[in-house]
Amino acid sequence: MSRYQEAKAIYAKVGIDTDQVIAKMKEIPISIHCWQGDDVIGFDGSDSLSGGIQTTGNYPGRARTPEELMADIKKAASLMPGKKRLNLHACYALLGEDKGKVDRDQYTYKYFEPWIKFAKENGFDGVDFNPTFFAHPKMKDGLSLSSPDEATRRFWIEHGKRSLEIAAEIGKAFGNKCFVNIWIPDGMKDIPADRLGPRLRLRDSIDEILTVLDKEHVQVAVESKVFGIGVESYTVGSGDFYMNYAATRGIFCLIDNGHYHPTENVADKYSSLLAFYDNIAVHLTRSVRWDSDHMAIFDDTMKDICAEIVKYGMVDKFIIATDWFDASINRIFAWVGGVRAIQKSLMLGLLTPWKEMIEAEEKGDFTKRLYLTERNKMLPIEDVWEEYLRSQNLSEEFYDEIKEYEDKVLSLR
Ligand code: RNT
Ligand code: ZN
Repeated sequence: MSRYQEAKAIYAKVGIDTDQVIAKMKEIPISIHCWQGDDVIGFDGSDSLSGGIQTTGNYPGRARTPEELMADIKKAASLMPGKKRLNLHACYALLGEDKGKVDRDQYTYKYFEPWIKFAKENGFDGVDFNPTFFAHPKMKDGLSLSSPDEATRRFWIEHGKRSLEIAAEIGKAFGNKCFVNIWIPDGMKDIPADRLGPRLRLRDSIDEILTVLDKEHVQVAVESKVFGIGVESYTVGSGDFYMNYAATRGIFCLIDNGHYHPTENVADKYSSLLAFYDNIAVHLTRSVRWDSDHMAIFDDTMKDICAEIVKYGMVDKFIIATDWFDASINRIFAWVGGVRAIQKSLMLGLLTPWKEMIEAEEKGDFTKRLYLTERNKMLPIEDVWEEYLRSQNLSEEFYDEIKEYEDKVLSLR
C-alpha cells in the first residue's frame, strides 16, 4: 500500500474523503501577486516604493524589466499547484513609446495587453487588477483620493476610473470577472485636526470612480488598514470606514491579515462578513510585529485563517489573493513557498472534521470538541499533500530547481 493509500484509510476512519479534498483543492483559485518579483517597483517610472509600505532586503536577482518579471512569474507559477490567476497593479503598465508622456489618469487596456497574452499563454485562469495610488509624484502630502486639493483628487479619481475600464476589458478577454481592489495609503504621520473631512472626500471620490463600474465583468473591493510607515496617527481608509462603505455601495471588503493590530484574530473576522456579504476578498500575508509582508508560512495564524475559509462549505465566496514582498530571500522561492503554505493551510482545513466538531459543540460536549482538535493535528496530511502535488507532476523537493534558476538566471542580473 502506498503512503497515500494508508493516509486515505486513516482519514476515512475519521469521516474524511481525501480524494474529494484533493479534487476540491484543484478548484480553489489563488490570485498571485505580480509584485513579489521586483519589490513593488513596477515599470511606469517609479524607482522606489512609498505610501507607508516597504520592501526590505537586497537579495540579488530583482526583476528589472517586464521580460525578466514575466520569466520569473512563469518559473514561479510552474512550481505552484492548483488554479492560478495573475494579480496586476497599474504601475506594471507597459507604456512603450508613451513612457513619460502618458500618466496614470490616461492608462488604457492596451498598456496591459502583453500581460493578458502572457497570462493566457501560461495557464492563468484570469487576471485581476489594482489601481496604483502610491509611489507617484501626484500624491500630495501623502494623500490621493482624500486630498483637499481638487487637482490631486481629480487625478486619482481619473486613475481609478481608468482602472475599472481596463478591468472590464480584462474581464471580457477571459470571460470571467476581473477583481479590482482599491487600496490607498492616505493618512497622517501626526495627529489630524480633521478626521472627518478626508473621509468624506474619500467616500465621494470612490463613489465617482464607481460610476464607471461594469458589474458584468468587474468585481470591486476596498482594502482597509490600521497604519503605515510614516502615517502612524491616522488612516483615512480605516476598517470601520470601508466596512460601511462597501456595505452601502454593494461592493466588497478586502481583509489583508497584515492590516490589524497584532493581537487581533483575523480568522475571526470572515464569519462576520459572511453574514452580510456575498463575497469576501482576502490578501494573505505574514506580518511580523507590523505589516511587514513576510512570505506566508504554514503557521498557526495561516492555518486558522484558511480553516475559516473552507470550513463552512463556502470557499466559493472567497476571493483569495497573495500579498507579500520579501527582498531578503530568493524571490521565486518567496512566491512559491508562500503560495504552497497557503495551499497546505487550506488543505489542512479541508482535512479537519469540522462537522463532527460543530456537532459536539452544539451538544455542549466541549470535551469532545477539544479531543477532536488535538487528535486531528497529528493525522498524516503530508501524504495527502504529496499526492496532490504528484497529481500535477510536482513535488516538495523543489529547492534545487529554484537554486538552478538562481544560478543560471537571477545571479546574472
Ligand atoms: C498595502 C496593501 C496593498 C499593497 C498592494 C501592493 O499595505 O496591503 O494591498 O500591498 O496593493
Ligand atoms: Zn494587501
